Amino acid sequence: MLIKKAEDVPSSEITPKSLYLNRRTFLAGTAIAGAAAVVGLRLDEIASPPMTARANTKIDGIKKSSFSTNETVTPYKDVTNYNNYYEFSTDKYEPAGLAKDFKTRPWTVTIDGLVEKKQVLDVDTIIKMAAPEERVYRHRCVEGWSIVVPWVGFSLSELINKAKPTSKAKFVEFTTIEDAKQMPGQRGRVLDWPYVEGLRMDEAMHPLALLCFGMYGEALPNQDGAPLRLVVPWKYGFKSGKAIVRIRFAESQPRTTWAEMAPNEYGFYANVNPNVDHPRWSQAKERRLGEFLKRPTLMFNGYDQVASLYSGMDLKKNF
Ligand SMILES: Nc1nc2c(c(=O)[nH]1)N[C@H]1C(S)=C(S)[C@@H](COP(=O)(O)O)O[C@H]1N2
Ligand SMILES: [Mo]
Repeated sequence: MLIKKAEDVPSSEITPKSLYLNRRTFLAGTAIAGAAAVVGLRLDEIASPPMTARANTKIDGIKKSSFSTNETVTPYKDVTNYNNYYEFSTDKYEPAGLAKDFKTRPWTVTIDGLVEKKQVLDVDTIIKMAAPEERVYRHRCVEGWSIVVPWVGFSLSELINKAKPTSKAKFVEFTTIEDAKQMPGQRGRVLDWPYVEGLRMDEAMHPLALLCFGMYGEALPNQDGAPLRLVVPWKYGFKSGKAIVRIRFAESQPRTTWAEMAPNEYGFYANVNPNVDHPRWSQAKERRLGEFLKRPTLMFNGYDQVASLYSGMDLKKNF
C-alpha cells in the first residue's frame, strides 16, 4: 500500500532502501542496473536474493481444490521476500527478516459479537476444524503487482458455520494482533493499529474466501501472515488480513483500516476492477512478480463466480 501523507511516516521508515538497492545494483554492473531501471524490475529479479530458509512444518493430508488456477505458480522466494506487512515495515523487502522470530504459538482467536456463543479458540483447534485444501489463487495487490500462490486452508464458511452467528449478523470484522514489542512497524503511527478488515456476510460465506494457515504445502511463513490469515482472491490484497486474533460478527459495516486512512482511495469492497482506477494510478494492468511485461487485470481478478454478490450495485461508487 502506498501512504497518502508522507508526514505520517516516521523518518526511520523512509530509509531509502531503493538507494541501497541502487547502490548494490550499481556495484553489480551498470549494464544490468540500466536494464533493471528501464523495465522497472526489482533487483532480485536480476540477481537472486538470499533464500528464505524453508524450515516450516509440512502440512499433511492436503487435498487439491477445483478452485485452483493452473497458471504458473510464483516462486516461493518472491512470495516470501516481497511482502506488504506494515506491522513489520513499510518496505516490502523487510518483513521476511523482521518477522523471523515472531511468536505464532501459543495463539488464540476471539470469536465474538453477534454469535450464539462467544469463544476464545486456540489457533490449532481452528486449523483442525476442516480438511486442509490447496488453493492456487491469483492475488492482486492494489499497488499493481500480482502473484499466484498455492495457499493452504479451508473455506472461511466452515469456521463461520461453527461460530453460529445470529441472524442479525450482516458483516464480519477481522482484527490483526497488536504487539509493538514484536512488530517494529507498530511502534510508529503509519496506520491506526490494530489492522482491521471486514467482509459482508455473504462475501465471507462465499466458498472462495479462504481461511489460510499454509502455503507451498507448509505452515505459513511469518511474513505471509502466520499463524492465520484470510485470502479473498477477488479483492485487492489489503482485504486479506494477516495474523488474525479476533473475528467479530456485526450488524453494521465495520470501520476498516485502509478505508479510514484514505477513504477516497481505498473502499470497503475493494473488488479487483480494471475499470475503476485508483485516484493516483490505473488499475487496468498488473505486473506478475518475475515477469517483464504487464498483463491485463481481470474483473474480480478473474473470479467471475462472485459477480452475483454485487448484482445491482454500482461498483464505481462502491469501489
Ligand atoms: N496485518 C496485515 N495484513 C495485511 C497487510 C498488512 O500490512 N498487515 N497488508 C495487506 C496487503 S496490502 C497485501 S497485498 C497482502 C500481502 O500478502 P503477502 O505478503 O502474503 O503477499 O497482505 C495484506 N494483509
Ligand atoms: Mo496490497
